[in-house]
Amino acid sequence: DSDAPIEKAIEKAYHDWPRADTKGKPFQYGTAGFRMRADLLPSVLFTVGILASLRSRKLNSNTIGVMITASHNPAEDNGVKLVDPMGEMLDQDWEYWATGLSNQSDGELLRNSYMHTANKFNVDEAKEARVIFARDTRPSGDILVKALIAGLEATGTKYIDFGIATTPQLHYLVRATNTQNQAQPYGEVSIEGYYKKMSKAFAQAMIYSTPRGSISVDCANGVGAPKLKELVKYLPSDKLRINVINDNIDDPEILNKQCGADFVKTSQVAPPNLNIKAYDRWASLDGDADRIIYWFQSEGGIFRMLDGDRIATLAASFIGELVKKSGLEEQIKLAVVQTAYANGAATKYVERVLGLKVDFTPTGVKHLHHAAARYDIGVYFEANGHGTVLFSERALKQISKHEPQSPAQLEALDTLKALTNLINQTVGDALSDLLLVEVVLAHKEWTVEDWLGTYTDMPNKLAKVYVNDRGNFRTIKGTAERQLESPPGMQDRLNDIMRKYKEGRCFVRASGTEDAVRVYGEASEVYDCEDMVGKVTELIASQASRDIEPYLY
Ligand code: G16
Repeated sequence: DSDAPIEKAIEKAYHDWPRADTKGKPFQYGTAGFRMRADLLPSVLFTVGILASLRSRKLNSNTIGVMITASHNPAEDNGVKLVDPMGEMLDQDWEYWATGLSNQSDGELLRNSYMHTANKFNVDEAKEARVIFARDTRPSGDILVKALIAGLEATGTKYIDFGIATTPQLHYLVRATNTQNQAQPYGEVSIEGYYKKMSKAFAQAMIYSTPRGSISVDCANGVGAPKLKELVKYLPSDKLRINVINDNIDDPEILNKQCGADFVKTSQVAPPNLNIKAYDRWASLDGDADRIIYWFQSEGGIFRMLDGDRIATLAASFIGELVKKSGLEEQIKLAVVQTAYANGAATKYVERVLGLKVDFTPTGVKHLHHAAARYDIGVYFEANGHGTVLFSERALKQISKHEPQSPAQLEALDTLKALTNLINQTVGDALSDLLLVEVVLAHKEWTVEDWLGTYTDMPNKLAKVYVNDRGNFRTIKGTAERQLESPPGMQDRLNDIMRKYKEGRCFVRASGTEDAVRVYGEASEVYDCEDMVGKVTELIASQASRDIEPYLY
């Protein structure tokens, strides 16, 4: 009914939030939602509010989450991602409809698009719609919150603003909200509840161990800094000392600038101007604290990285040992999920040394998460440090009902139980992953050097190429982005290049968060790897001129 109050309110509110002029380029729900230069985003936030209302009504008034962040991107960008009721990423079937709503260029078209979406999903407008949201520290968050609220109010949605939070905290809050009246609530519905749950689990996991030394955390000058400081107040001080570094959130320009997880991972150097002692443990978070990379410097200031692959192998080996020591080996199976960016040496280590199955998915935690959920315990991490460990309902039941047969089994079981609460089950969470790594290193009595010594990374390199239309770079479904289908003939040329290098492997894919094409390569020698990635980069750059502004992702 086009005269119904919601439809009318949407059309009216559109005048305050008209679609930005993107010179013919469409908005697109990408790897992690909409992401672009912040000044183009207000209308998108308005339509995201509308979509969130539809999704909540469709799902019987369960609460939907909206997170306003551009994570690892530079300060001038912003973005938005939607969170489904159990804290997982938005159902991928709905991305198309989110994209559709965002691209309407007048109020009437938007109203029609809304009605079309509501009809498609048979949404009952009489049902209550509920949304909660949060944002990172970017100043552009203020206006984007206003735009989001306009969409929520036009659709008569009840909402709660949780202010500034990390992305994983918002995911936690969504799940906690939707399970609060169930037999097993996920946790208290507050950010304090998140700290309480995590710190209690950490204390339990550390009953039998104590970490050596302290950990310094580069917070990318983002939201992770104040939130980590808050978390520290809840942690047992005799168990862990955390130094919070790069915590300046008052200067928006320096967010993610020469610091943070993405910088460290891609440039393979430490952030400048830090006081780094050889072999001290360091970690870097990204701008919304959902990724973490560990690193250290050895003698002579040589940078050593312990990335997402390393966290996955560390977690999988430790959790596997706990399952075995608890006497649950027969009942509970583990698997690891990676993307094509996983270092070949990491994959080999998981398969050959840990003896576990490895699944591959395209980039984006939304893909890895679903794959990991198919296993009793699914460990998933992208090499860039984004990941977590999922415990299935079945595994949780086995763990809770298991009767330990010896003090050693009891100890392992207690630690395993603590990990099920310590690890964020909704999404990759840098703060939770930080504590997980600290627990494992303490239990194994490992230094960062011991951890690095488990296997030797293949030399690798990640590069970015700016092209005219990155949409031309499409990968073949089912290849986990390893093979290009377009531009035509490009994959053959890549194969010709790769063939020249010992153990050369290289792939090219369009980023879903930046206006660029990414090139990843690895080979058995550093020089070969550099040379190969250089050649591929040149090939792509020579094919593609760049004549438009790199602003719309
Ligand atoms: C997001 C996604 C990650 C993905 C990364 C890069 O991270 O959540 O899963 O690996 O973007 O994606 P792409 O290569 O498509 O640009 P974040 O931390 O920026 O939200």
